[in-house]
Amino acid sequence: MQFPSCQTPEQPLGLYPLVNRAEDAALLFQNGITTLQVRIKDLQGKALRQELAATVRLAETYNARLFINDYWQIAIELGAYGVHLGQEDLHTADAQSLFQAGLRLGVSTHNPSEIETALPLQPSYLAIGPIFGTQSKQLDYPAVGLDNLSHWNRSLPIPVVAIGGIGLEQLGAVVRAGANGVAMIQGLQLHQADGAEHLNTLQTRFAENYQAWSKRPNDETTFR
Ligand code: TZP
Ligand code: MG
Repeated sequence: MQFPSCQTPEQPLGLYPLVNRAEDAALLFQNGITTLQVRIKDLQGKALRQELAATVRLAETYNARLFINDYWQIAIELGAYGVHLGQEDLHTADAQSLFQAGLRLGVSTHNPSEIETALPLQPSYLAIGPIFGTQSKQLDYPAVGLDNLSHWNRSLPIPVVAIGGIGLEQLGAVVRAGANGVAMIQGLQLHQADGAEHLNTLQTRFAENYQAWSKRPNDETTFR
């Protein structure tokens, strides 16, 4: 079982916003975002399903890579592009069903032992974090830091998504440490007056640094 890949050297995962409403997804897709996670912690039942379904429809319209956090069964039912699971979800989710339904899989990890646990699943990507301190999620793990991120990017056989405490200021260094995708909540500044402009700056920053990273000498990284 090896989950389908979700990136190519020309189309890295890139800037990877996390949102909790379809409305925000629309704004991001309109502004060129191609990878997104819908992470809803405050809805249940019909309202939850409706929000997820609306986000999946939008992602299809924009041909974007949408990962649904947690709700793997609904993701299969909706024919979503992919699912993102945390370590605790791995005990209950049916990876075989996800694989058979052709979905991509991303898994959250915070330390070497969690990376060991996730790797045998051969997911489409591994999220590693928090890279820096974050206020968006209560976490009892120490910050991973850029040196460890760089180490994992060089040693892992699948793309790494960096997450936690990353904004414009940190973005370039994170990409030059080899992150294929950069997940972000607060650093997006989505609801500020200059939100679209800031998003554009973030995307340009990612692209410039990804290009520099791709052209580095002695490239030993292999994309599958
Ligand atoms: N998992 C690890 S850090 C994090 C999640 C969901 C939150 C990232 O948010 P921010 O605001 O980009 O630090
Ligand atoms: Mg979860």
